[in-house]
Parts: sequence; structure tokens; C-alpha cells
Amino acid sequence: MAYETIEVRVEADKVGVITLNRPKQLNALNDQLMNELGEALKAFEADEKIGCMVITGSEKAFAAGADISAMAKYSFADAYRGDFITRNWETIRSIRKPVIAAVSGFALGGGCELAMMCDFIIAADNAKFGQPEIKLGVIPGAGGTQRLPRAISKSKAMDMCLTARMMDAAEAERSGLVSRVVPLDKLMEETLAAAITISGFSQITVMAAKEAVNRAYEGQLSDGLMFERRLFHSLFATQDQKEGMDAFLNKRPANFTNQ
Ligand code: CO8
Repeated sequence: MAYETIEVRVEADKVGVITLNRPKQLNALNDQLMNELGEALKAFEADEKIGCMVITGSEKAFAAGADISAMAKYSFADAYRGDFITRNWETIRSIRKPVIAAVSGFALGGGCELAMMCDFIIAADNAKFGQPEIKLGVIPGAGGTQRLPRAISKSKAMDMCLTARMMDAAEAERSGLVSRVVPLDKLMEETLAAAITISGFSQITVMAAKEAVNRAYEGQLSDGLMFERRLFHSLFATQDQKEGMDAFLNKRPANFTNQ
């Protein structure tokens, strides 16, 4: 299948690599990209010779979040009735083979959430993670409020979600958000080495190990995600969401009115 917003390749005959490819928008995640990502993941899942997958971006950005220009005019009805996120962001949760995120540059908002949906994250030393949605008048909508506390503690998760600050790679490693940090020019080499190691094991055993770790990790996650989703949808009913996104797109400070 021909993709427009991602690039797909196979390494060492057994690792499926997906590169997010909307460079002008810093890999902002729109519907087309999330649909294509889902299709590529499912194709690698179905390919017997693939033992592990890698999702990566560019040096500057893994992904700078969900596409704000696509979301800016959403109403609550658009978000809720259109099942915004569930419709194409959750394919990755159904993938049973391991998926590694190789993150360099910005992983913000939905980009940070996408990285956290992967089984583990290997970060380049220039990686920056953040959940800046609050600046736009919304909250994380693809698992940020649920996966961050599990990954890095409630206190750090609150700090990230409430102040919108970015966390650098060293702090992300200290906090347990990423499994390792490597020099930028070694990111793909190290990630591929891990993916090739995994691909050398029994696929059944690998899937069982992934399933077991997720079992420990995911208790009650579905309730939390649904709760978060409905809150996220409801914020499209506020004027502050319109203001926050319009301000970003027009490169001006936001003037929130609590409406
Ligand atoms: N959406 C749309 N366009 C974007 C986004 C984005 N998230 N991020 C960057 N861009 C665009 C910019 O508008 C700019 O476009 P143009 O050249 O046409 O003006 C281009 O990418 C380059 O960006 P900058 O000029 O801003 O580059 P800088 O190096 O100065 O800054 C930053 C880089 C810091 C990453 C900055 O671009 C930024 O702050 N981006 C927005 C980050 C953000 O707020 N992310 C959260 C988005 S909301 C979200 O993810 C909600 C998730 C909910 C779940 C998913 C639902 C689908």
C-alpha cells in the first residue's frame, strides 16, 4: 500500500520500521497519519517474518502532537459522535508483537501519548517530552493522564499536565518514562539492535511476555481512558478550547476567559 504521511521499511528481514513523515508540521498527527499508521502496524502484525516493530520520527520531532489545525474548530458533538481518538488511535493497542518507540526531538501531546502506547521508548539525547494541551484549553486525550502517572509517578505527571513544561531525555530516563537514552546519531542503530534481538526469540514467547507485562500495567486503564476521553470531548464545548487553538495557529498569546 502507498502511504503519504508515513514511510515503511523492513530491516534485517525481520523488523518493521515506520517513520512518521509530515516534516513541515513536525509530524503532527492527523486522521490520515493515524489511519496509515494503523494499516502499517496491522500489515507488519500479519507478516510472519516480522518479529518486532519500530515507530520513529525525524531528528527534530517524533511528533509535536495531534494536529491542532484539524482540531481547532471541533465542537463537542464532532469529537464525541466522531469518536475522536478511539476511531484510529487505538489500533496500536491491539498489536500483539512488540512495538518500540525511537524518539528524537519533540514528543508532545499526542506525540508523547503515542510514544507511551508503544511497549518501550528508546530516546535520543535531544528528546523532549511534554503534555502541553492545557495551553490549548484541553487536556491530554490519548492516554496522557492515565499512562504518565503509571510511568513516572503522580507528582511528575501532575507537574507535566498542569504546567505544560517539557522533560528532557535525562529526566525522562531518571523518571522511568524511557528505557534508555542514546546519542542522537546512534538512535536507530541501538533501537534496531534491540528489535533484532527481540525478533530472534520465539514470537509466541515474546507475545506472552508482552501480554503479561501489560496485564500488570493495565489494571483499570480502560476505565481511566474512557473517563479521560469523555472529559477531552467535552472541552470542545468551551470557548477556551477555541481560543487556545486559534491563538496557537495565529501565533499569539491565548486569552482564556474560563468559558
Ligand atoms: N499541530 C499542527 N501543527 C503543528 C503542531 C501541531 N501539534 N505542532 C507544530 N505545528 C506546525 C506549526 O504550526 C508550524 O507550522 P507553520 O510553519 O505553517 O507555521 C510548524 O509545525 C513548525 O512549528 P514551529 O514553527 O512552532 O516550530 P518551533 O521549533 O518554533 O516549535 C514546538 C516547536 C515547540 C513543538 C511548537 O511547534 C509547538 O509548541 N507545537 C505544539 C505542541 C502542542 O501543543 N502539542 C499538543 C497538541 S494537542 C494534542 O496533542 C491533544 C492530543 C489529544 C489526543 C489525540 C487526538 C487526535
